[in-house]
Amino acid sequence: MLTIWGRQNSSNVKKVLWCADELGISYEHVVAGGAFGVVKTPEYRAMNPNGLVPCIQDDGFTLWESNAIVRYLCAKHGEGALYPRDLTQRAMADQWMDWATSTFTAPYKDLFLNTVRLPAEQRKKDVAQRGLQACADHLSIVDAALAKKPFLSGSDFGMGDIPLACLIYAWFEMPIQRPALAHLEAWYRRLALRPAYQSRVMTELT
Ligand SMILES: N[C@@H](CCC(=O)N[C@@H](CS)C(=O)NCC(=O)O)C(=O)O
Repeated sequence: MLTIWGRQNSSNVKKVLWCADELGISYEHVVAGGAFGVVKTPEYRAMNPNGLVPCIQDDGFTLWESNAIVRYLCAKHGEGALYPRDLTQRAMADQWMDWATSTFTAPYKDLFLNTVRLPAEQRKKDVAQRGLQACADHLSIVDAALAKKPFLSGSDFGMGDIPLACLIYAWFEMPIQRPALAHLEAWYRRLALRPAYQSRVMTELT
């Protein structure tokens, strides 16, 4: 039995819930983190000493780090589909997963926190503006890649799309000035057709 811990408005938790729904696996979802607590309890810390979400337990196996969880679930349940069998295809998916986390997430966070999540009086316009510019620069790289293929994972949707796609929803929904990136927009429109993306990612921005 699979259990997933994490609050639904966390982009890292969205990755895991969406992935599990794409794979069609059943699981128990325990809402945790932020206002929902749980993550400071000794029981939770014994599973994830970082006190962060998401975290999973799968038949007694505990795993944290959202991208690692997505890879694990896809390898277990989606080989040949969300988890490419071909080594170069899989490496390409890994590349985009790691890039989304290591390169895109920091400026995205500056933008999102200072546009949506923080109370209005705590938002810093200059930080949001710097985040917006950096995100736009980074997304021009994604746009160029998507000019050559419909998904970051290749010809079909796969795990390589999941981390960035969880952030790109807010990019398109936040009240900001976006540069025109036609291939990125087309990718987002393709993602938005997926029922599991609609229900797990396209939720109220908080
Ligand atoms: N690198 C970790 C980051 C996890 C992380 O920072 N989670 C945030 C939510 S996005 C968190 O747990 N924040 C504290 C909380 O929600 O209580 C991952 O990808 O899983």
